[in-house]
Amino acid sequence: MPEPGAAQVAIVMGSQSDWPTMQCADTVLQELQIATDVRIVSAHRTPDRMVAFAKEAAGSGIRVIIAGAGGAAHLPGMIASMTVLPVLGVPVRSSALSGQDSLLSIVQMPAGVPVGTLAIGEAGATNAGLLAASILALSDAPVAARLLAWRQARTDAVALRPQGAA
Ligand code: RP5
Repeated sequence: MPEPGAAQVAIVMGSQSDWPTMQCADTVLQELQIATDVRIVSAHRTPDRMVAFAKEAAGSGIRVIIAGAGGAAHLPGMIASMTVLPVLGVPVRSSALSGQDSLLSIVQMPAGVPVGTLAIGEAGATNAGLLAASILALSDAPVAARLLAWRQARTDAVALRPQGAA
């Protein structure tokens, strides 16, 4: 389970196969110099690991949990049921239904146990990382400054006119 005093953002996923997607969340958090704790935590293959993680995360210094899963993607909701930390759910694109199953599984939480649900796939994972940074930035001025600079760099990179235009 998370080591005390280490990362403030946990990135968990149901399978190794989710990593290429969830790596996008980790990448943007690394760019913002925010330490992460990355784990495989499956709701149906390692349920005991999931319960232990969810119950111990807050006490271990984690402040935001990013949870990605595909298919019958109950991992984010199950984790949210055991912690009041903000849980950001990333629907991983599935082979059978292109992630629409993942999206609907994650987004339709009954009132009372929220999961902040992102877009399907890599865009959702990147934005989950950015949202986690935004949450930390509310009480961490250096993180806020790095996040503003990150956003400004994306703004500055947009050309006024498209290449090839007359
Ligand atoms: C879910 O099943 C995982 O989150 C993954 O997206 C999906 C498929 O897992 P693998 O069969 O690739 O391990 O639990």
